[in-house]
Amino acid sequence: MVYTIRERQVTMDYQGKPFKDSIYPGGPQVIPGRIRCAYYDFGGEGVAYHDSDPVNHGSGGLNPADGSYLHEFRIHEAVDTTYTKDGEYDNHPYNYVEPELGMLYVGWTEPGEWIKYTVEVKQTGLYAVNLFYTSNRGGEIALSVNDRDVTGPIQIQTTYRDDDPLDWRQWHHWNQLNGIAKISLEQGIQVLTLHTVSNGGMNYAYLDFELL
Ligand SMILES: [Ca+2]
Ligand SMILES: [Ca+2]
Repeated sequence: MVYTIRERQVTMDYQGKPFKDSIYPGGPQVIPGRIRCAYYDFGGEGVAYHDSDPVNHGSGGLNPADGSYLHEFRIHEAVDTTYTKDGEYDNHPYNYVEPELGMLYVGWTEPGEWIKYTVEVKQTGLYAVNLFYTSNRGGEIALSVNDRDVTGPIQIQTTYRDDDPLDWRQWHHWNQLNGIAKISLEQGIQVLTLHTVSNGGMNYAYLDFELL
């Protein structure tokens, strides 16, 4: 009971807002369901996220500004966002699980970075969390709910492969890990935080929350 009151207080004090744009209609992402990592909240540095530098290394960096949606997605925000591409980048024999193409994701992750999501939990219960990601050298992430750590560090296995002849593509071996955490969630609006704890260099596409 005390926890519930405290969590609600934390949520009310949070100044971030759900993301929206011309493609994503806005509103909290829904659990059970898929939390798309690139759709982190509005609110900026120190509120909706912490990123290690103010530049978006994906939009406007790797993907030069050209007026297109995918190249200019959240171009003025610090969280580094890019998208899966056809051909040798993301459509190749070295994936563990095939990604959607044209899928936005968060990359250039560093230890200490975090990103927040206002979510709407439709049903109180215990949820399994699955992660769709790449990781060229392994690492750890953690999840918080209403600023309370609910997982501790979670080991993320590397997707490195000796048999890929392209060095840079070690960042593009997509995989899904099922059941990286089990989290109890209460019905209603909650704030989820995805933390990069150690190593970094991981790409986060989405978190699926499945009611157990
Ligand atoms: Ca950045
Ligand atoms: Ca970053």
